[in-house]
Amino acid sequence: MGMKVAALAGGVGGAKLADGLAAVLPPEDLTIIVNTGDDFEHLGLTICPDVDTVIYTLAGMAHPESGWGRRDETWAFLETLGVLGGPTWFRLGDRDMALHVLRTDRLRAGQPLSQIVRDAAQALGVRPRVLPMSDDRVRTIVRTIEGELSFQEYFVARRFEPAVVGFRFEGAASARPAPDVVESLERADLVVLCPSNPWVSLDPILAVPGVREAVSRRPVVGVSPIISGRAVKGPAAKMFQELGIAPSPVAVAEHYHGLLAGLVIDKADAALSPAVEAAGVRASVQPTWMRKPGDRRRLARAVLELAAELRRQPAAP
Ligand code: FO1
Repeated sequence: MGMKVAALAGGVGGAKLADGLAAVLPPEDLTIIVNTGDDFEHLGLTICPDVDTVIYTLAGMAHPESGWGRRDETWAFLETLGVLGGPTWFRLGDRDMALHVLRTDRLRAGQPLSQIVRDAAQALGVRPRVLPMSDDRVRTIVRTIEGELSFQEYFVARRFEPAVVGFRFEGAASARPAPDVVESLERADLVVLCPSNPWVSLDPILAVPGVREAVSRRPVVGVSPIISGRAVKGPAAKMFQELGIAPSPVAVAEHYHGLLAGLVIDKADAALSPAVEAAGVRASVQPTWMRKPGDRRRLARAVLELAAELRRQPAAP
């Protein structure tokens, strides 16, 4: 039997590494646990951007440039919505719309999100297991100098412009992990923290009671979402800065203090390898920018190699 891997993912970077892992592991050995703190209600629909991004990416259907939504998308719905004076700040494509409508209908009928996600993944040919972190409602609230904003209001409507002062994961304290989340972590030989935003993509998953504890009992390897002080995409570096922390792989290693055994950092940050190791985390220097599908597979292999190295030579306590 092969090595069982559970990956925690959110956002486009997370979906890309999950896709790389799916390419190098047998599907029965991979579980992807996805952030649902970005979910929101819009035009009467329940939208789950991170779950959908993972499913579309693994199905080979994701938009090649934005990374979210679908390739070959058309926008007749959104255009008509605009003509009617409806809100067009959040772009829902015609093909993508079917998933939101069906999910909302099934949620209203009382079905759990995890079952809806399982069926959608299966229908689109995704073989590894994709689990939302919880079937219960958790909503990321961004605390900014202008007051609190719901996540999509901050991220899409305000283009992550207001400076952040902190985050809240509404509903997390009373949320239960979705079925199989804790079990798949307990079964895992390796937990992977994808190169997702630590503050708003992975922290909401870790905030679901029982998840951080289960992760902390397993070997954990991450990939830094920060390269040369910048995020490949999105506000991760800006958030570190606004919170008074210099954005770097060292900051990422410290953010996951107590969880992380190894961190893959970009070759542009090779000079920071000793500082990462001084934080008690084994560093592996690799090209981490995922431009082409081959990059995703290579990075996935680098993660598995670092985990194998840690098994051979565990980090000093
Ligand atoms: N991100 C945007 O920046 N603008 C959008 O209009 C937008 C629409 C959208 C529709 C469906 C979907 O699944 C994702 C969408 N995203 C959009 C991405 C998403 O809001 C963010 O990438 C994630 O929440 C951050 O992880």
